[in-house]
Amino acid sequence: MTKALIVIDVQMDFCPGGALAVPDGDQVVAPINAMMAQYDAVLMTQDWHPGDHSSFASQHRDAAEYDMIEMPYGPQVLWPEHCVIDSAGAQFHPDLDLRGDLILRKGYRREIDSYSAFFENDQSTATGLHGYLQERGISDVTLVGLATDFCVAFSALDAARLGYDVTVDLTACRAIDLDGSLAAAISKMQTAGVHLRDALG
Ligand code: VGL
Ligand code: ZN
Repeated sequence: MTKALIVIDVQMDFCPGGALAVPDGDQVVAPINAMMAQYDAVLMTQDWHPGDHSSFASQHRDAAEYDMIEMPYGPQVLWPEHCVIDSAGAQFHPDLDLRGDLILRKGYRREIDSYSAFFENDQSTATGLHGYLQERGISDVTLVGLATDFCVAFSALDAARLGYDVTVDLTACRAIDLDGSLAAAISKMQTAGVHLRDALG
């Protein structure tokens, strides 16, 4: 069994004081650093948007942040501007151990968002991560990071669909929790057979 740790979007804009701050987002850094040595590979994703990205509320007339709109590929939440390419907010948290093998950027095409590390939000445009993991012979993935109910959950559900043995370690994740999105994400992950690790083990 070859296992990878996939660290999702531990970036300044998702930490307290950031543009799309996840409550206690910075609390994931220490547990994630402590986990790294137990894995054969450590991968990180980096949310990485052009300044005019279509997921930003600022790009839509008569729209407010956190509104839900219909895009050609399906429903999309409109976010505050965050993780703009090369901005300070797009940088990894300075205490995150960057010993990782691979950094995968996502969401860099203006017309389409990408929550998942595997597929963009049309659910069919591949990022290439599946091919990378296959070539490295990785069968088991553990996901940690930000945010539990968006990028972590979408990545976990795609990984399960692709046939990996998937664990989400909730002790090293934090959620945005928009209108019940955390409960919905947990229930979808349970149905998909994702192992959820919490403080009780
Ligand atoms: C994320 C919203 C927008 C995440 C990224 O990392 O969960 N959420 N972009
Ligand atoms: Zn984003």
